[in-house]
Amino acid sequence: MAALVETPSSPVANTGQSSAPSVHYLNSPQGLWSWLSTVDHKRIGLMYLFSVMFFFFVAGVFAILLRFELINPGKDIVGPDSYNQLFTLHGAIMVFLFIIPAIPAALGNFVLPLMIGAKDVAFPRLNLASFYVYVVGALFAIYSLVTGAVDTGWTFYTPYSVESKTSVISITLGVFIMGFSSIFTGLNFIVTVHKLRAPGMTWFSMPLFVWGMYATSIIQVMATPVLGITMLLLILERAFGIGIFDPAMGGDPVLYQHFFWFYSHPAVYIMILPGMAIISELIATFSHKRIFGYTPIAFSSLAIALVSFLVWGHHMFTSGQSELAAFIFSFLTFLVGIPSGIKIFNWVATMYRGSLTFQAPMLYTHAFLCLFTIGGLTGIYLGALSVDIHLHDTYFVVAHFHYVMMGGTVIAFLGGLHYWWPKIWGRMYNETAALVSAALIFIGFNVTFFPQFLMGLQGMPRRYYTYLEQYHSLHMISTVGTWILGVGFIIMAVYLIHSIFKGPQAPKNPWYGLTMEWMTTSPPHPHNFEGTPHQIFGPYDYDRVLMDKDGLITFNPNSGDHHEESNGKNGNGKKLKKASKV
Ligand code: HEM
Ligand SMILES: [Cu+2]
Repeated sequence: MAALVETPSSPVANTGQSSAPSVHYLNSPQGLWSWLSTVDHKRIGLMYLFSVMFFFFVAGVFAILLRFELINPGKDIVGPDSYNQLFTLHGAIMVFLFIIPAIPAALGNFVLPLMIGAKDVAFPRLNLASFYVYVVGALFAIYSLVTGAVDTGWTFYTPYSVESKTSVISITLGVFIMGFSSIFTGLNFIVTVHKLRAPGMTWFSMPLFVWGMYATSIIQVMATPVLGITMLLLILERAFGIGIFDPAMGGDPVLYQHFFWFYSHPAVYIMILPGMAIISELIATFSHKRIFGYTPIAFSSLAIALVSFLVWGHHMFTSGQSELAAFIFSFLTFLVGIPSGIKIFNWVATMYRGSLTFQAPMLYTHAFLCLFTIGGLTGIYLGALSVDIHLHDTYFVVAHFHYVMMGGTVIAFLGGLHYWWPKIWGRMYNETAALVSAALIFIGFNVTFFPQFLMGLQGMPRRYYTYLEQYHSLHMISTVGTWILGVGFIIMAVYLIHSIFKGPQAPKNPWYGLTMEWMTTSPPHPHNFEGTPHQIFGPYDYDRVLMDKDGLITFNPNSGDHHEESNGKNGNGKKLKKASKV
C-alpha cells in the first residue's frame, strides 16, 4: 500500500467527529416558527423532502388500489369512473407533486450548496418562496381531489378536459402555480452555480451532480413557462369558451397536445437528469475511483437538455400530424440515445477495476443501471414511428415510462436519499434492513412492470378498469408485484424513521467521499462550514487523495503531491481506506 500522509493544510477545519456536533442546522435556531420562516437551504430541502414523500405515499396508495382493481377482469373494487379518477390523480400527483420537485427541490436543495462549498443558494428568500408556492399549488390539487377529482388522465387532453364534469380547473390551476416553484428553484440553482462556487472550484472541477442539476435547471426555466400558459389557456377555454382548442370556434384540439408536450417531453428530463446526476456521484464514491469520462458525462447532460426540446412530436405519431413531421421527430428521438448511452458506458467504465463496495446506495445504483437501461431501450422501440403505431396507448407504454420514472428516477432518488441520509440527520440507518428493502423493491418492481411489456405487445390498452380473459394471469402477476413493492417500502419507512431517533451517530464521511459535503459535520453547521472551504483537490481525485470517516484528508505522495511518509494510518491512528489502482 502506498504510504499515506496526513496533510497539514486541509481545506476545512478538520476537528474530526466522534460525537454529534453541538450546533447544527437541525437544532439551531429552535422552534416551529424558525422552521416555517427559515431561509436555510438545508431546512427548506428537508421541508420539501417531507412534502414530496407525503405525496409519494398518497399516489402510491392510489397505485395499489389501481392494481387491486386490475387483479381480475370486471369490477373488483372500483368501477370505470372511479378508475379513471384514480389513475389521473395517481399520474398527476406522481409527476407534478412528487417526481419533479423530488430530486432538485428536496435533495438538490440540501446538497448542492454544500457540494460547491457555498453558505447557501444565491437567493435564499426566493428559495423559501418556491416552497410556499409549491404548497399553495398542492392545496389546489388537494381541493380538486376532495371535490370530485379529475378523470382526464394526467395530460388533461382537450377536447375532453374542456367537457369533463370533474374538477379540472382547480388541479390545472394547481399545476400552473407549482410551475412557478419549479422555475424559482431552477433560477436559483443557475445563479448559485455561476456565482457561489468555493474558491478554487472551476467549472470542470465541480461534482457531476452539480452539472446534472445545472442542466436540469435550464430546462426548468425554459420549458415550464410553456406549461403554465397551456394550463392557463385550458382554464380560460373551460371557463369562458374562448375557442382556442375548440374546432367549432376555429380552434384546434391538437394544438393543445403540441403545447403540452413541448413542456412535458423536456419535463421527463427534469425527472431523469437529476437521477443520472445522483448516479454519477454514487458510482464514483462506491468504486473509490476517479470517474471515467468526466467531461463527456458533464456535456451529455447539457446535450440531453438541448435535444429534449426537439422531440415532443413523438407523443403525437397517431394524432394526425404530417408524415414528414412524424418522420423527423422519430429521427430526432433516436438522438437522445447517444448522450444517455455515453453516460451508461462511462459509468460502467468507472466501475471497471474499481474497488466496489455494496452498501445500500450502491445497490440502488445497480438497480438503476439495470432498470433505466430497459426503460431507455424500450423508449427507442416507441420512438420508432412504425412500431409506435402498434404500441401506442398500450401497456407497453405504461411499462416503459414506469421503468424510466420509477426504475430510473425513483430508484436514483432512493439511492441519493440513503447516500445523504447520514449527512441530513447525523444518524446511520440499519444497513441490513436497507439491503433487504432495496432487494424487495427491485424484485417487486420487475414483477409489477415486466408483465406489462408482454401485455402491451399483445394489445392490452392502457387506462381501462377491465380487460379480456387472455390477459388475466399477467395482470394478476403484476398486482402481486405491487404487494412485494409495498412491503419493501414499509420496511424502508420503519428503519429510516427509527434511525432518526435511535440510529448510531454518523461520522462526517461514512462512505469515504471526496466531494465537499463530506467535509463538514453530520448534520452540517447552520452555515454549512466553519469558515470558507477552498477546493484543493478534485471531487474524484481518488488516485491523489484519501479521506477517512472523520473527514481527515491524506495525500498520496506517489501521485506527485509533496508530503512526508507515514504508516498508512492517519493522525488518529485509524486505518485509512485503500484507494484502488487507477
Ligand atoms: C409504486 C408503484 C407504481 C404502481 C404500482 C403504479 C401503477 C400504475 C397504474 C396501475 C397506472 C394506470 C395504468 C392504466 O390503467 O393505464 C399508472 C399510471 C401512471 N403512473 Fe404509475 N405506478 C407506480 C409508480 C409510479 C411513479 C413513481 C410514477 C411517476 C413518478 C408514476 C406515474 C404514472 C403516470 C404518469 C401514469 C399515467 C396516468 C395516466 O394515464 O393519465 N407511477 N400507474
Ligand atoms: Cu417524450
